[in-house]
This record gives sequence, structure tokens and C-alpha cells, in this order.
Amino acid sequence: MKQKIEELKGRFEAGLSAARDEAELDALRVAFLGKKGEITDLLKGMRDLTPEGKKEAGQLINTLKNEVEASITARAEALKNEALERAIREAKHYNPTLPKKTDRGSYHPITLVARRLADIFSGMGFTVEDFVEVVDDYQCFEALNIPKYHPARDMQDTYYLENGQLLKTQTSAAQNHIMKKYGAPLRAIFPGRCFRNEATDACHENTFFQMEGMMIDKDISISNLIYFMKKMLSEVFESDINVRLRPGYFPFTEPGFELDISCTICGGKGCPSCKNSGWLELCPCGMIHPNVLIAGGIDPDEYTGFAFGLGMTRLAMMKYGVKDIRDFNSGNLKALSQFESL
Ligand code: FA5
Repeated sequence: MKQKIEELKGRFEAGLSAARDEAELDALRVAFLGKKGEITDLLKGMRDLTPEGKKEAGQLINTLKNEVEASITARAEALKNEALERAIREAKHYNPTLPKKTDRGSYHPITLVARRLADIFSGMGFTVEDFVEVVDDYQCFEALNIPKYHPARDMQDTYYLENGQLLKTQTSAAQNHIMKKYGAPLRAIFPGRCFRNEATDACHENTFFQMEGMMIDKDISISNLIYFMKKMLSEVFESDINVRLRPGYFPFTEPGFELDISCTICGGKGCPSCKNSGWLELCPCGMIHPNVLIAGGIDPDEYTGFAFGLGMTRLAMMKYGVKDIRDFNSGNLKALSQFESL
């Protein structure tokens, strides 16, 4: 029996390294672990052994089974990452040093992403709203359950104007206006430019785009939120994207979450664009806090809702494989002309 197990192990390993895609891996899984698979056959063969032999063989076969299952899972993960990396390598028309591709004007990648998102959300019954860039303290903070001197203000280093108004730091600043405009129920997205006095690096700019979304109705729950987030990301990336939800704190949500996507530049291995974490913080979200609904004139006993604030500039980086966020605002026509055909 020992010899048989060794021989089977050898054949499995050969099959594993030969598997080039998920279909071949699945065939291997069926051949070894399926109902009529080789490992199941081995288990059946134990019938003829002595009680001592059964015990020993049982342990060996179980160890083999666990190893085979773990190896298949690990290989499946590696194949998925390889496929993603390949897709990014191949999709990379983008290279800021290439000569200008066209003399005609071309759309900015943020515009392309914003249009795609508008298409996706319009198809799901959301209206697309526009909002101003100069707002007041109430819209940007107080209506969002962030009173004066609340420590959450420190997270967004704000450009204040001499007249007391400010450049909006987040698209959430439009939430109150839109709630008052439509009342409940409502479904809306609102893309917009945001400004923060940030030290810039590969993934931080002082001027960047977000896209806010809100859905308010009777019985809206976290499940609705997760459904819409996954649907949006898989449509934008045209494939299933790895996401993770972590608890996040925003005074205007309860509960709040951070939604991260696996970095599509390094395939999750870690690179400067994702600060070597393999994940990119993309879309904070959560259930709208009752105080925010009240400020918007909506009764929280009757309605609930979710909101999200998608980092649209970061999404464009992920989608087009742009390694440095500063390229977007560089005004480099050579680089921007490459997005024409994407
Ligand atoms: C907010 O701005 C919240 N308003 C989002 C929100 C909306 C939460 C609705 C809950 C409900 P945050 O500060 O984390 O959250 O920014 C949101 C996203 O904007 C980030 O995930 C990131 O993708 C993007 N972002 C933030 N700062 C910058 C920056 N300096 N440069 C580029 N992108 C940025």
C-alpha cells in the first residue's frame, strides 16, 4: 500500500505542475479526489487489509488526501494571480514614455472610468448627480455627523477659503443636498473632484476624484451594500475581483466598512502602489447613520440606506495599470493620448 501511495503522490505532483489553467486543475481534482478518483479507490482497497494495516494505510491515505487538497487550493490561487498579472501585462497599453499616439484630443482616463460607472449604475436604477466643488462646513462635515472640533476632521486636511467656505474633501458633502432634493426612497451616484492638503506619493494626490453612491429605501441592509459593490467592481474590471471588507470608522455610517481590492498592479504580492500590502483601499462604505438621515429630512425609523465613497482615481489606476497617481494630473499629453483606445 505504501508503495502505491508513493506512486500516486508522484503522479499527482507531475499532474499538478503540468496544469496550466483552472479547467486542467479541476480535471486533476476529479481524477484524484472525485467519487471515482484514485484516492477514493485507495480507500476502497483498504477492505482487504488486516486491522493493523488498515490503521496505518488509513493515516497515510488521509495525509495524502489533505496534501492533495491543499496543493490544489494553492495552485488554483497561484493560477488566478498569474492570469490577473498576465491580463494586466497584456492590457498595458499604458507607458508614459511612449510617443504621442494621436494628434486628436482624447478622453482623460478618469472621464472614461466615470462614464463606465455612470453606465453601470444607471442600469441599476441610480440617477447620476452633479455637485459643486466649493461647499460649506455644514455640507462637508456637520450634516455628516461631524460637529466642529470632532477629531474625524483631522483625517481630512482641508483647504478653507477666506469666506469660511471650503473645497470639498469628500463627495459625501453632497449627501445632505441630495437627500433633501429627492427624499426617500432614492438611488443616486455623484462623482466629483475632492481636495485635501496631502503630501503626494504614488497613490496620494491633493486633487483626486471620488464617486459617492447612496441607496435609501425600506429594509435596505448590508447584504444590499455588498451586492452592489461586488456587481460594480466585477463590471468595471470585467472579471471577478478579490475584495475584503474590514471594519472602518466614519461618523456618518453605522456600521462602517473599508472595502479593499487585491492590487491589480502586482497581483497582490505587494508593490509601491499598494504600499507593499497587496491590497488597495478603494471603497469605504457603510449603512447611513440615523443622524445623517434626520439631517437630510428622512425618517430613520421608516428608512435605512447604504452609502459608499469610491476612490475613482485609484480605480482608474487599477483598471489601466497606472503605477503613479501623479500621472493623471501631469497634463502630459503623450501619456494621456494612450487612453484613447482603452
Ligand atoms: C471618505 O472620503 C468617505 N467620505 C467615504 C465614505 C462615503 C465612507 C460613504 C462611508 C460612506 P476616505 O477618506 O477613506 O473616505 O476616502 C475615500 C477614498 O478616496 C479612499 O479609499 C481612496 O480611494 C480615495 N482617496 C482618499 N484620499 C486620497 C488621496 N489623497 N489621493 C487619492 N485618492 C484618495
